[in-house]
Amino acid sequence: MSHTRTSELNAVAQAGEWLAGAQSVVALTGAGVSAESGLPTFRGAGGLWRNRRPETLATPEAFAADPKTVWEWYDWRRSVHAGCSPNPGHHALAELERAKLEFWLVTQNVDGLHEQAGSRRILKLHGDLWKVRCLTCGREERDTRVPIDPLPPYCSCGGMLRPAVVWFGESLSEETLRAAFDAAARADLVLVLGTSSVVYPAAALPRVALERGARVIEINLEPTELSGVAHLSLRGKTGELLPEIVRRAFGGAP
Ligand code: BV8
Ligand code: ZN
Repeated sequence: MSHTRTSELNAVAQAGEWLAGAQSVVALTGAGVSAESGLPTFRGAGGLWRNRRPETLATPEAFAADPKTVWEWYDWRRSVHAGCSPNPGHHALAELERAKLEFWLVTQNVDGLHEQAGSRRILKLHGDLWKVRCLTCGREERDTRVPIDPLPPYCSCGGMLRPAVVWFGESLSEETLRAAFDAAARADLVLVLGTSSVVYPAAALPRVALERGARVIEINLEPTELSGVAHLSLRGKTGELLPEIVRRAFGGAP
């Protein structure tokens, strides 16, 4: 058995032990958790759209300048998402929630796959792709039309609708952020899953937990800014490693 394989197996066993013994767990997820469901990640290869980087589309300035194009990007993402389903990584997190008394799932993802997999204790830091908000009357509601026609869509009050997500340069919901930082401060184990850990304030959460003495386990395809300070950094797919770790921690279906 190659050295890396053995050390990876030890890391998975160690992660399973720590998870089994943890009292209060926070999982922070990013786009990598949805990659195995067929969704493009933000900074990975498939992240471009019409050769534009998400950072140049997910901003209030881009929307103000050209709402139709920004909406075409979201409409495309909604159409891609509509054909996707949760993968074993999402299901493992829903199982973890059922097994752990004190658990919060803090996600940067807006795709709704965590709810589809059965997770309920979710803090959505960056909003929801399946909700829209009116620029005029402020009404926010669920909207699952695929495609949306016409683009941009309008509210019954006549105001223009925007995706109810948090763009770069926009502040996150105070309440959600406070709940996420409280959970991270209380946690004795934080799982950081499928995120490049470059977007703040989300990327600050594992560091808050670290400072409070929590253990941090990262699962990511590639090394990140967090890999050097995490207690365990497993190189691999969340859809493969996380179910194995949850199974070792709580038994359950082989
Ligand atoms: C804020 C919603 C301030 C939209 C998103 C200049 C001006 C203003 C702000 C800033 C600035 N400079 C920096 C900032 C702060 C900025 C920021 O952090 N920028 C970064 C780029 C440096 N943050 C903000 O602007 C935030 N707001 O700070 O407000 C403020 C304060 C007070 C008052 C007013 C304002 C808002 C940030 C939220 C932005 N919105 N999304 C939408 O989705 O359309 S962020 C976007 O990036 C997504 O939510 C995404 O989830 C998130 C993070 O990306 P990741 O999830 O990590 O995805 P990524 O592709 O990067 O990585 C995936 C990883 O998975 C990779 O490492 C890959 O290897 C791995 N992987 C792939 N497949 C797998 C896998 N791993 C395991 N298994 C696999 N199968
Ligand atoms: Zn309205």
